Amino acid sequence: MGRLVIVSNRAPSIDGTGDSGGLVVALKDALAKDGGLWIGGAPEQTDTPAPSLVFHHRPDFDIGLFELEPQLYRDYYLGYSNSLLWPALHGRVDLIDVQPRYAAAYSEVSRRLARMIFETVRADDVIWVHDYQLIPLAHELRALGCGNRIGFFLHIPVPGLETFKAIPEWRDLAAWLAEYDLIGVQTQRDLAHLINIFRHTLRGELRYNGNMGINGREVVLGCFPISINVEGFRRLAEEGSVGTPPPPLPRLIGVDRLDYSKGLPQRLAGYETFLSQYPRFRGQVSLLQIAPPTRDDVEAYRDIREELELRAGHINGLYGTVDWTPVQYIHRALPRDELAVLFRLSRVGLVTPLFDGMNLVAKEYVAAQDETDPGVLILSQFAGAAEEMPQALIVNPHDPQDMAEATRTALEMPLAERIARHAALYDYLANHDVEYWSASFLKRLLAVETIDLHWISRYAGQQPGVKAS
Ligand code: ADQ
Repeated sequence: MGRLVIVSNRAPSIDGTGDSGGLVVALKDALAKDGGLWIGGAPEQTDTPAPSLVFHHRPDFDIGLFELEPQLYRDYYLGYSNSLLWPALHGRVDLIDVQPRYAAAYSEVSRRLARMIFETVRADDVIWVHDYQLIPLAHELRALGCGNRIGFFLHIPVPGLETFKAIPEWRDLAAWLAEYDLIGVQTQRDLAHLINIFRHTLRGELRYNGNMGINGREVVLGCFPISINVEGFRRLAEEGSVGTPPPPLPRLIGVDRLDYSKGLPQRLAGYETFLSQYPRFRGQVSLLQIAPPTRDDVEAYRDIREELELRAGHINGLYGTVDWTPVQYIHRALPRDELAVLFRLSRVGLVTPLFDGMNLVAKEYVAAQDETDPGVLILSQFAGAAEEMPQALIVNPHDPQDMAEATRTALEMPLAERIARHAALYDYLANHDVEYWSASFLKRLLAVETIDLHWISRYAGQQPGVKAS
C-alpha cells in the first residue's frame, strides 16, 4: 500500500497541540507507518486562497491545508453542512435552512478539493474521507479519473428515508455516497437506513455478503462503531487533578457540546422531575453540566443556549437554597485531564442525546471510573453507543419520568451491581478501542477489490488511469 491519506473538514494542528483527543490519536499510528498525509481545511479563511494544498511537515505525518474564501466557507460549512445536513441527519427537519447558494458552495468545495488532492496523490495511496461536510468528494475525484481506493466514514447518524428526503439534494447525496469503495457508519441502525436509502434511490441490491450492487458496481458497507483511547483516558482520570476540589456531593455530570441534538433541555426536564418526585435527594445531589459553545453563528445554537440557561435558572430558583445549587452550569471547554477526573468523581454520568452518531462521552465516562467504586452511566436509547453498551441504564430522553426513575435507580444502585455493570462495559471497551476502530476500517478498505477503471473513465471521458491535466 502507498500512503494513507486522511481528508477531513478540519486538519489537525501543525505543531501537534490539541492532539490529545479524537481522530488524531486514532489515526496517528496508521498515518505514521507509511508516511501518511492529512488533508484538511486551514484554520483561517482568506480572500486569496492558494490554488493548491499548502503543505506542512510534522514528525509523525504531513499536513496539506486547503484554503477557502470567508463567504464560500460560511456557505459550505455553517450553511449547507451545519444548517441543513446536520439537522436533517439528526432528524430535526424543522430546523433545516435551505438556500441554493449553500448547495452550490457545498459542491464547489469538494470540486476544488478533489483537484488539489488529485494532483497530490500517488496511484497506490489509500484515501479515507471523513464526515458529512465532504460527501461529494469521491464523485469529484472519480470525475477527474482518480482510481485510488476511497473510503468514507460518517460520524453522525443516517436518518430514515423520509427524513433524508427532506434534503433537496437527497438523490445527489445518495449517488455521491455510492461512488465510495467502502462506506462506514457507526451503528446497525445507520446501516439499515443507508441500505434502505440506496434501495429506494438507486435501486441498490443487497448481496449475500452485505455489499450493495449499485449502478453496475459493488459498494462495500460496514458498521464501525468509533471509540476512544480507553487505557489513556483511564490513566488521565487516575492521575489528573481538578483545580478546585468539587464539593463532596454524589454528583450527576453531563458533558456535551451545546448542540440541540444532545437533548440538554430534556435532560434538565428529567432532573426537575427527579427533584420534584424524590424530595429526599434535594440538597444531596447536584448536576454539573459542562456545555461549551459551538457553531455560535447558527441561529439554532443561540436558541438552545438561551433555553438551557432559562431551564437551569428555573430549577435553581425553584429548588436551590443558600447552601445548595441544584444545577451548576459551565459554558466553556475544560482540559481533558480535568474532565476525566470530574467523570471519575461523579456518581452518575448523564448521556442523553435525542439522536447521536455514537457519543464518545459515554465511553469516556466508563473509562474514567474507579473499578472498585464505579459510577453509573445513564444512556439515551438514541445514542449510537447504546447498541454497544446495554449494561448502562438505557433511557428515553423524551420521557422525564423515565429519566427521573433512572436517576434514582443509579443513585441507589448497590455497589456489587455497579461493579458488575462497569466491569462488563469496561471489558468491552478495552477490546474495542479507537485503534481497533481505525484498524478494522482500514483492513476492510484494503480488502476492497481494486475498482473498475473503465467505469471511472466513463465519467472522466478519458483513458483509464490517466490523470486529467
Ligand atoms: P460530537 O457531536 O462532537 O462528535 P461526542 O462523540 O460526544 O460528540 O464527542 C465530543 C468530544 O468533545 C468528547 O471527547 C468530549 O469529551 C469532548 N467535550 C465535550 N464537551 C467538552 C468540554 N466542555 N470540554 C472539553 N471537552 C469536551 C461527532 C458525533 C458523535 C460521534 C463523534 C465521533 O456527533 O456522535 O461520537 O463525532 O465520531
